[in-house]
Amino acid sequence: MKTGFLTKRSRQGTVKLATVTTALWLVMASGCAQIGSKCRDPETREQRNERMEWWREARFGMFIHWGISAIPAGEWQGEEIRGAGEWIMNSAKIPVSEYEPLADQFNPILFDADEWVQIAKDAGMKYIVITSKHHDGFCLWDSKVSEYDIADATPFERDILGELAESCRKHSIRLCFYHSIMDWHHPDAQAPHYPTYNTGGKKNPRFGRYVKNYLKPQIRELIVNYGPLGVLWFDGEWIPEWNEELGKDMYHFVRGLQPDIIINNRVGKGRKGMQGLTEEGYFAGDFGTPEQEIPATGLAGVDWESCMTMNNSWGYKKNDHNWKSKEKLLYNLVDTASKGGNYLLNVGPTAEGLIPKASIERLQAMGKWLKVNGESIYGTTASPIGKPAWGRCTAKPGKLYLHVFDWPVDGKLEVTGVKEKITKAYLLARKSQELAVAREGKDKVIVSLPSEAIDLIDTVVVLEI
Ligand code: FHN
Repeated sequence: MKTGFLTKRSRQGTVKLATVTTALWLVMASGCAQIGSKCRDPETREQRNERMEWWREARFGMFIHWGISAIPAGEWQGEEIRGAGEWIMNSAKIPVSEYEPLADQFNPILFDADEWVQIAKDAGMKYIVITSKHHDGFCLWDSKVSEYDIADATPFERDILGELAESCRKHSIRLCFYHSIMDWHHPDAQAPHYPTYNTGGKKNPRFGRYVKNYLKPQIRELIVNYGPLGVLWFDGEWIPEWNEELGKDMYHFVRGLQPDIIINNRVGKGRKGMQGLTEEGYFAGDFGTPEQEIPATGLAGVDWESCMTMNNSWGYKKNDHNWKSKEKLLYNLVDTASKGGNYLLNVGPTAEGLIPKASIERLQAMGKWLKVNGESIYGTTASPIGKPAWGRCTAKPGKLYLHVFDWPVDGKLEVTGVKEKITKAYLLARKSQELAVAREGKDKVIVSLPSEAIDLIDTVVVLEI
């Protein structure tokens, strides 16, 4: 059976057939693995809180969209292609046979995992989510069920994910994998519909074989081969072939392999909707995933993470210079945390393996602010006083962090919604300098501030209550 996985040799005409299934996977597919797993489904609320603890503490992560789409980087046959860089195969209607040879050119000799992880760490990011396989089907690791991967199809051959895993361990950053359910390369998935995957609802009758012999074995490789992962971040779930049943099965399959892993809601079909605790537990994913937006009032009562690009493209796009300012990025982080969410901010490295300078500059500015004010973001919960006119608020037990974007010209900060007794007030960046607080009525206080803000973007005032 021609699998479409063209090896270097197969371009000379021999197609290497690679499919692997074992009884073990069939057992696991029926829910948590029965074999040697401490899978705890259905887990109690306490167990779930324990599993989510590091993620809720983290609040800020790095999304990395990387792969062979970084080679065209938004241009094809001399034409600038509209849309995100990582969608170029679809946007430019490139057939598999013309897109696949890009892998031959993928040789990111400047890739340095330590450098990438240090950039994330210096930015104050606590986890990294990297595209193990995006929609184009190219795999950033040496998969045993495919040769359309970094080891077999490119001159680079190094195990990108393995090197990243090592660096993350060294720097105490959680490694997480993004994985696309939709696959524009695999003949049992979306490939037959090419040159664009959009099939108008038509399904690939062989999709079940793709799930059993390819998607799940690859997920297993990712979970088993790279040590404890933080999150499995599914995407591409919107295709007509994918459904809630497959999502539920995948959720339990993954949790069976690594019971403490966290899985996003795109494992099911509920993308913008929100998962709820079902009788079997959070099969519909453990957190919501609003994208390129921060919900006006957050998503009450559930865990959620807003993922965003820094320009307009997830994957590297050489002519996309529409970079968000460092102010906007910081406001987004604070706004997200003030609503109880995580902020997953994207970088799209070049085909040579470099994170763009414009991204690094912005991340450095965010890291500089977090170095002083991180306590007001990490491990905080949503504002108990709504959205003040002058900025945002985050909270911890016994503390309110007032993020003052607009410094009051008269130095008087009006805070409404605070009924509790305030025992102390100070600037987070100058804890020793106490501030005067006057109460005006049962739920309003006035904090007297210095004439100048410490940080022109966001100066944090702490109220101990
Ligand atoms: O189509 C993808 C897109 O390329 C990117 O990966 C984003 C990131 O969340 N997810 C999909 C669009 O929703």
